[in-house]
Amino acid sequence: MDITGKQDEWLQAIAAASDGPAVAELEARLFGQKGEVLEMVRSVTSLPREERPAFGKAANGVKLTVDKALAARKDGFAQIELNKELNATDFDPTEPGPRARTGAMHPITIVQNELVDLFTSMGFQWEDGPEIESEYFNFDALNIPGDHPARESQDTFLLSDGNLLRTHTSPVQVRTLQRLVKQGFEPPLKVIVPGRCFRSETVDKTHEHSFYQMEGLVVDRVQKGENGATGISTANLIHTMKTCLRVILERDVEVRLRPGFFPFVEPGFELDVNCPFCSGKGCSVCKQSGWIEILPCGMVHPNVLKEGGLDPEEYTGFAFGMGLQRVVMLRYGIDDIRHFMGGNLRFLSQFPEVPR
Ligand code: FA5
Repeated sequence: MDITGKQDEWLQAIAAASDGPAVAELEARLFGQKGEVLEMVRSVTSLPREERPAFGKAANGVKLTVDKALAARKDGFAQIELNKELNATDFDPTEPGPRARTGAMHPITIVQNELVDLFTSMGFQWEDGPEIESEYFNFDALNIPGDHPARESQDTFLLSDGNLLRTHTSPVQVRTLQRLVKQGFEPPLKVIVPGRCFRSETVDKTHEHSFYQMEGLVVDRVQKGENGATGISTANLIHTMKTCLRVILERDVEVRLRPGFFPFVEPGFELDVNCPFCSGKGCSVCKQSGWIEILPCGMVHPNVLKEGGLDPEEYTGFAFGMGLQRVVMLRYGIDDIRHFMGGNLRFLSQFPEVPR
């Protein structure tokens, strides 16, 4: 067979095809089940053995060349069709398309990210803990034994397997201490624990059943010198809290510190900020008190250090448990905590878009 002559004939037929359907017809004729090109390749079996290699090589070369030419012709007609379609409308492919919205960052995420950045810049490390917690870590390890009235004040969702939904992020204090002490880690230790907590509470303007806290824990060895012992003190606690609030609320805020009772700190404090909704005059948000409770904190109780595996004679520390929603409310002037989980897109779209 004169396969070079055949190749020329097929290439001419491809060049002569006048439109897409003509190319499709030609493709069926050349490469269909009994297509001419494929038949030519198969015809190698009818040749004497010694002629087969040379013929096979040449036939495959022809097959490739014809296939390529056919594909190029097909693409050409497809492009012509596309251009026709584009010209038939006022669609301009060179115009930039509409910008796709990516959705807004949730305000709690914005503030949590900023707090994490702030605390990590001060040398804190991020710790995590489970939302389904044991009674031991949520209460006992934090110096809240079974009959302690403080258990009542944290309306707990109890699970049928004896565990519970954690009522605060404080269980991660003892979890972290135990893990690090076991690994032979020596304080200084500075951790933050952002996370979700749950309480079976009546929902109102400032209370949700699911809410976010950010726990902080700082522990260091007491330095004993000729002039007495120094370690982590209330002064360190107050300085850290004031720095945090100034940065996160983007303004100087009036704060007050009053005694607060939490079994896992001694002494314990409640740090309140002046209500920005009524400038301290009293309104429904601050329950007419003029102050919003924002930052319970205190010096880590010796029993908690002991439970974590540290000698309270050798170590001291402070801890805080910030209510994240309350901080976000103060930052953006939001007067009802229920907006956060309401799923109202008009509320959510006020916040900056997720960066691409
Ligand atoms: C605690 O949860 C302590 N674990 C905090 C703590 C940590 C104290 C370390 C000392 C040392 P409290 O129950 O007050 O404390 O909650 C802390 C903050 O969480 C509150 O100030 C408030 O901002 C927020 N919070 C508490 N309950 C709710 C709720 N139902 N809805 C929204 N925020 C809440």
